[in-house]
Amino acid sequence: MIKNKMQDAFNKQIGEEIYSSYLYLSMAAYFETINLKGFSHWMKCQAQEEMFHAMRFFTHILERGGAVALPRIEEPKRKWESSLNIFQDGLVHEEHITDCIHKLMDQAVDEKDYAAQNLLKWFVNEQVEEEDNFTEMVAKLKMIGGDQPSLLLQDKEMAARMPGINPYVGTIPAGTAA
Ligand code: OFO
Repeated sequence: MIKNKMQDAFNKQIGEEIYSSYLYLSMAAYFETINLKGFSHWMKCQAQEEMFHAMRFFTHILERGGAVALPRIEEPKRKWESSLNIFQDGLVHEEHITDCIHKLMDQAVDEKDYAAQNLLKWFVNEQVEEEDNFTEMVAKLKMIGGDQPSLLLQDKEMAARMPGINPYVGTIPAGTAA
């Protein structure tokens, strides 16, 4: 059975993950308005992946006899100055999520909650990948600068991201998710 303190912290993290999904959906919408549909697709995939993250905490709480209490989700930003600015914001956000995960791990270690530690190990590794993805895109977009043909080429590359399979909601149709 999950203890109340860990359950509450995981419920808060569900909110963080759903906010991540909201933020990336907002970025996807913005990319669409500036006609970068490949980038928009990439962000939709990212948003779907964040829902998968939220569902991992959701399922873990329920499997351990806890209660899910979904927190209020804030409205995300809607406009950015450039593609680079979007990915810089994404990187700052992922660094914040890494910090949240590390704090959860500290709590799980303090409470000797081995099941929570096991779940969180996956997230610790995932955050290395998440930060790496955004760092790489920030570096690439800095290289591209104002070069429109290179940006369009990158847009094409972004469109190739494969949607993932979310075991909690089933297969996600190509082109619509992560
Ligand atoms: Fe982007 O890793 Fe979850 O939030």
